[in-house]
Amino acid sequence: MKSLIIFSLFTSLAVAIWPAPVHYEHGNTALWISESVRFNWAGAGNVGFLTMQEVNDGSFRAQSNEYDHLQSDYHKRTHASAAPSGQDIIEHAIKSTKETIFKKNFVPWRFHPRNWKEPENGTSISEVNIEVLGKDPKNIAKPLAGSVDESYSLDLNEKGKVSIAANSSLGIVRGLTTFTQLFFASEKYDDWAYTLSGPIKILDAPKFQHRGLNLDVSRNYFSPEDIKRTIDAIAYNKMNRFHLHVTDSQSWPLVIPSMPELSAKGAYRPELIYTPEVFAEIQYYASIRGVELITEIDMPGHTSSIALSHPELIAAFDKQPNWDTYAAEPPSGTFKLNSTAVTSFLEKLFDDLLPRIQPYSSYFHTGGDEVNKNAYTLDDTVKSSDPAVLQPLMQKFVDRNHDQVRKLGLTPIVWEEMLLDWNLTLGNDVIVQSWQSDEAVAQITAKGHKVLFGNYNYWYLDCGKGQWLNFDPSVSANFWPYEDYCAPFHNWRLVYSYDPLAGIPTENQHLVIGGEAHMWAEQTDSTNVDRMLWPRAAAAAEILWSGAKDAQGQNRSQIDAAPRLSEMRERLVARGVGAEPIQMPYCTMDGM
Ligand code: CP6
Repeated sequence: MKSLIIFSLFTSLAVAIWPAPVHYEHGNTALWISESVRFNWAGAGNVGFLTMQEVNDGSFRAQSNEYDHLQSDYHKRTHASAAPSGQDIIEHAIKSTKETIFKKNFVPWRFHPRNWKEPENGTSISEVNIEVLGKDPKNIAKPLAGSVDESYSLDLNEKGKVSIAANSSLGIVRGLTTFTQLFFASEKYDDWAYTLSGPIKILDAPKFQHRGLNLDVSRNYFSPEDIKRTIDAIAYNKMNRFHLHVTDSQSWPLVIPSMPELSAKGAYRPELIYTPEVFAEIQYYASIRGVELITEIDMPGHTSSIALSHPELIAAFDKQPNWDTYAAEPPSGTFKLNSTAVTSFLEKLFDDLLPRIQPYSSYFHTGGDEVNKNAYTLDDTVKSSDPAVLQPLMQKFVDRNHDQVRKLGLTPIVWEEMLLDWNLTLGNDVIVQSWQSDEAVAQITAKGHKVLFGNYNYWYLDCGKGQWLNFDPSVSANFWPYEDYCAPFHNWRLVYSYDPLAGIPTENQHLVIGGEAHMWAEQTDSTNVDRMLWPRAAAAAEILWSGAKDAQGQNRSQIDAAPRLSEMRERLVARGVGAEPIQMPYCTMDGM
């Protein structure tokens, strides 16, 4: 009986991969891995089939002299000058896999009975062989955007040989991410780690192609380090989109070199900005981890910070004390809707920004949420709140913006209100991001648009710190009473219980390309962002990668997820991410 209980602990340890893979088999043999393990990778390059072997300094050399000139320069690169190649992505992933297994791993005491001891011996892993399948060099050089094949297979045999294969460099990144999660740090031997569950076979592929997190960096400023740490955690959860809500009414931290006044006057402080260099560095940082950064400049609402440098462009700016007549949040303010000055401004803004986005992304988010029609009674170019007057002007506004976005080969993304409240006619390339309800997702697909889900009742991570406690209903721009807006607190179980496909007719489900969890930052900054995001965003990541249903077609079990998510939380903490605990060590030590 006793040994049975220990066996079941072993098996639950063995499956703690987050997000859950589609298919896995494993034994319960101990296998060890040391820092001297060699990684080799192979795939069809532009000039033929490349076989790259790891050499002593951790760089890679082509095995045939013919390809000597292809010796990777990734390790020599000090900063981003352009988007990474597939080769850069693979070699970075190998390097970071080793760092994770040997430097950012954890001793699993919380997941064993109190008297447990790590195994004394076992076979050691000698080689990890990685292959990008197929003869098309594009399999390595695949762009990040759209429906890249991220599937992979991982085979770890009883002799300690590992093969990871995929159809793209990104599939290799996902496979290596899983590989790191098979190991625990050894308590006894430095530079060694072990798995308890060899041999292992995994076949895996994502349920949704768009698996994102949205971070609002306007309401509060986040340092480049906060952003990079967040990207690390995103990638570690096999998410592949980082949506940066980079401007809003409260501050404009993004430096636009052709219009320096925007951040000079619009940032909270002169130093709380993202320069073009920092912005490119963040894009590169995401890109090499298989994460596409999607920039949003929200408009025409949520733009008051532009009035600090260009007051002539913004209507209903900062109307006190009645801001709530004109906007969802203080300060009120929206782009004038029938102004040639606004058109010229946007043309100049996009001319500056879009070419800097295009090397790294295939999307640009033009916002469109929470536009308050009353604001246009105070717009001297419109002087009306009549939808019949406003709708054609909004159509023109969005058409112009999207035409300019398409000229760069980018795909526009908009918030759901543009389609569902304003009834705009959008190009059928436009992706519509939903936030208000499951019905909205269904309506967007019924209109034939691709849709991103993220129902605020489940996936808004800023929501609900209490339940309308001590609520003072007076309206004041100097007071933020809305922490309870979508109360109660959205715990990981609520995030995890969201089934985005419930209620979407089968024939429209292909339009549901994925979703995002959202971190609006009215009450979040550097001090609490890690614990506000993690591990709740990890719960969203599993829905996005593995789907809301398990292999039996049932909603995923929270009881199965809890010990795995607890372990994922340990892995995040080991990587320097301040993720919250979801339960007591007792639950996985004694309480199982
Ligand atoms: N900011 C922006 C926000 C929100 C949205 N857009 C928001 C709305 C309702 C809730 C939480 C956040 N703070 N730009 C909606 C997309 Cl409950």
